[in-house]
Amino acid sequence: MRISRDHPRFVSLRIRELLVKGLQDGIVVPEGLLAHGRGEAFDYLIGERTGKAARRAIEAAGAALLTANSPVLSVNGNTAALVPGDVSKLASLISARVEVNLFHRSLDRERRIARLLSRYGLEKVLGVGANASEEIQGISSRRKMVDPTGIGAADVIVVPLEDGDRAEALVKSGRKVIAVDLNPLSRTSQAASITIVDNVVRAFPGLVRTVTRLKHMRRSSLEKITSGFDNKKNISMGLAEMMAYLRRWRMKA
Ligand code: PTJ
Repeated sequence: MRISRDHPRFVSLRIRELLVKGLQDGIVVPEGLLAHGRGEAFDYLIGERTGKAARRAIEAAGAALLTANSPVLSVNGNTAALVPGDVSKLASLISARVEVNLFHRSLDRERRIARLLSRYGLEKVLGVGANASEEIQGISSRRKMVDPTGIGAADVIVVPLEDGDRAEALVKSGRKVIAVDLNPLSRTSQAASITIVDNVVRAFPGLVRTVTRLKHMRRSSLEKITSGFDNKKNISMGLAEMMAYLRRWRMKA
């Protein structure tokens, strides 16, 4: 379908098209479309824009990634379909490794996602097939198998569009987890160390811009940003922003 840029719902329709194309290309699973529907509903509730709390979380995430020893970006089907270019840009800015880690695991899809990311400049994508040989304890899904040189060795991991138990298990194992999830109430959002309640299509470009801005800061200043960030408080401030936005709608009605 050709969508005109003048359409008032252009961005939203474009995201749907990317996911449908991702499904046709074997990158996205049908469940990914359902997950998107849930995310889309939450995006409405935050006015489809990056609020103050999300901007604070993006800044804390940028600082955490720049001070990490071994940062990893975990990629699933939806993320690969929506923001492959930004995943590649972010990885090169912070020298992060990129690992495919799927909930609905299949070798074919892992390979397809790795190939897609390589078209966006990523030479090496971890986690494909037998390379995911290490098991993370406490995860019931097949997401528990990770690459020992990627998530296995990481201290800071970005986990967009999660399904809950992996974020909890990674935090329990001492890692810093940066979640990108439009649902502030999800188990992932609650368990993560830094939760960016925003759409991946805005959060990833936001991370790229933020890391570019923070890159030349002193380590001590970056550490100050991360240590001053309180995730529970920030989620609660995000919820307050959401309620204020809804209240404005009530006044209009
Ligand atoms: O590619 P796979 O096999 O790893 O599967 C990926 C999905 C997304 C199907 C899998 O991880 C899954 O089932 O996830 P859930 O449990 O549905 O959780 C997805 C979360 O992401 C929900 O809280 C949604 O609100 C949120 N979400 C959906 N779309 C977006 C989003 N958050 C940010 N940006 C989005 N575009």
